[in-house]
Amino acid sequence: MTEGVQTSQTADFTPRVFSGIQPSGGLTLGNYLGAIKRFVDMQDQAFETIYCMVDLHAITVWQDPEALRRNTRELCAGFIASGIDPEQSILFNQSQVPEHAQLGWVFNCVARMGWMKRMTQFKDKAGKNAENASLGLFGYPALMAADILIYHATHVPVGEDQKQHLELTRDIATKFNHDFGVDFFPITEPVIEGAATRVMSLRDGSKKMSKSDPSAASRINMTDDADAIATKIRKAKTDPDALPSETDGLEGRPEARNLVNIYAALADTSVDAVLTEFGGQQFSAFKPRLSELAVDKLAPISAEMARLMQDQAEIDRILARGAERARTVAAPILKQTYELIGMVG
Ligand code: AQP
Repeated sequence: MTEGVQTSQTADFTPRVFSGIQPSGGLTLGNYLGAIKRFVDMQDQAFETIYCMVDLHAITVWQDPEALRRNTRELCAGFIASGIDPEQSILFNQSQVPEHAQLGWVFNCVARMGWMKRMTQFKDKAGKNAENASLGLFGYPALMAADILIYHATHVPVGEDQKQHLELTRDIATKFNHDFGVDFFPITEPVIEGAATRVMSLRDGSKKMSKSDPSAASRINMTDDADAIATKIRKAKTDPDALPSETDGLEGRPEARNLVNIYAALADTSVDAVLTEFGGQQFSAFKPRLSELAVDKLAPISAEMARLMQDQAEIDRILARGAERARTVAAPILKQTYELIGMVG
C-alpha cells in the first residue's frame, strides 16, 4: 500500500496522512527509521500530510516542564532537518489544537474498558506498578484515535509497536459510525513498511530501542556525534558467528538481525542485498561499515537540528502557524461530531 492507494473503507475521504511523535526525550534512530524517514516519503506522495509533536501524550508519564519544552522544539527541528517541509506538511504540537483533547473525551466514551485492558503497550509501560500509573497512560490509545480521526486521516505511518493502537482506532471509528448510523469517520489504514519497522535496543535484541530506556548505550540519538555513534555501534551486543548470506540465517539471532535491518533502512536497500554484500563477514568488519553509513546519513541531520535550535522563536512561529492550519481542518470535524452526538451549541 501507499502512493495514494484507497481502500473501500477510505475511498470517500481525501487521502490524508497523520502521524505523531512524543517529545518524551531525544529523538532516536528508531523514531527516525520507523517513523520520520517514512513521513518524508509520504510527504512526496499524493497525500495531504499532517505531523504532530504529541506533547499531551508525553505527560502520561512525568516530564520535567523545561525538558518538555526543549524536547518539543528539538523534535520540531528533527522533523524539519530530516526533510519535513513545514509549508507542504502541517507541523505543530498537539496541545495548541484543543480539538484533539475534545474528541479524545468523546472517544473515552466510545472505547470499551475491555478493549483498553488488552493494550500491550500499557502493560509494558506500567509494568508491575500498574496501580500507580496515570489514568492518562491507560486512556492514551483513545486520545491517539482522536489525533488521527480529528483530521479524518486515511493513512497512518507508524512503527510496528503502534499496530495494536491503530486497530483500536479502527474499532473506535467503526463503533462510532455504527452507534450513530453514519459513515463519518474513515477506517484508517496503518502503514507499517520498510526494513526498520521495529529497531531494537543495541544492548538487548529483544527490547525496542526507546527514548526513555535508562541505558543511553541502548540507543542512537539523532543528536549523537560521530564518535558517540561509532562507540555505540562498536559496543552493540552481537553473537560470535559471521553474518549469514541469506535471511533465514538471521533466525534466532535478534541482535544480528537488528544491525542488518538498520543498515538496510539507512542505505535504502533490502536485507537480502545487505546479506549478499556482507554474508560470511565478521561483525568486526561489518560494524565499522555500519558506523560509517550511520554517520554519513545522520550527521547532516544533527548539524541542521543544531542550527535550527539556535532560533527557537522561529521554531515557535512554525508550530503556531502549523497549529492554526491544523485547526482549520480539525474544528469543522469536531463541530460535526458534536452535532451527530446531540450537543447543543
Ligand atoms: N524502536 C523503534 N523502531 C521503529 N519505530 C519506532 N518508533 C518508536 N520507537 C521505534 C515509532 O516512532 C513513532 C513515535 O513513537 P512515540 O515517540 O510516539 O512513542 P514510542 O513508540 O513509545 O517511542 P519511544 O521512543 O519508545 O518513546 P518512549 O520511550 O517515551 O515510550 C511511532 O510511529 C513509533 O512506532
